[in-house]
Amino acid sequence: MDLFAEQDLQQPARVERISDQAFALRGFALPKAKELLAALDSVLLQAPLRQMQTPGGYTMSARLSSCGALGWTTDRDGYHYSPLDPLSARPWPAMPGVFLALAAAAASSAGFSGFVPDSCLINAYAPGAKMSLHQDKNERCHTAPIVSISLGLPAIFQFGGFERSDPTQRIALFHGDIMVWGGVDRLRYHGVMPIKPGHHSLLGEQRINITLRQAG
Ligand code: MD6
Ligand code: FE
Repeated sequence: MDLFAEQDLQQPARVERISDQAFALRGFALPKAKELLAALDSVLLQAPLRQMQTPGGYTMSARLSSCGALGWTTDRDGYHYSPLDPLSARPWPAMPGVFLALAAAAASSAGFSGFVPDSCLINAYAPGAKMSLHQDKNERCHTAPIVSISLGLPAIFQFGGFERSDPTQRIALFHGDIMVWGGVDRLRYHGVMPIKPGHHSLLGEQRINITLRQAG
């Protein structure tokens, strides 16, 4: 495989350690941002962003879609990973190769080798949208890393402990940053503060977050 032969993925990114097995890789996605966005456009034509309900009856403020073998949805019945998009009753769009290659390179830079995600969740935030503190625990393995790519408007990411009420660190995430976390930190509570109004040259008035997981 020659996926990482290109010079641009071999440059050292600035790695910030957030916790034992949680890292912010600053600017890691920048060399691939345009490719990522082109692939994302094609995914979202097949599986459009949509608003979802939580089991508790709230409407999520971020709009969601997925690609890969398994997609994540939430509705009044609970949280699910499933092979079919409930909107179209068809399989989710295939995971773009550029997502797989970038995720594997980022995971490896954070000490997780052999990362092969089978699911990619896409979150789109307009100004004001947020993500309440939550744990990601619908995946089968609770130590495999998650690779999370931030694009567009900046966000303040909250990174907490293992109880919702634990104190949180606040981490500013910018276009092109990648967070990777797994292992002992994998079940930490985390969330996104309301996105501030602004304009991004490639994405306009929105933030896109792409999280790649080993769900099944
Ligand atoms: C977001 N991200 O950044 C929401 N979850 O928009 C997440 O909820 C998330 O970034 C697990 C691992 C990484 C993440
Ligand atoms: Fe999450």
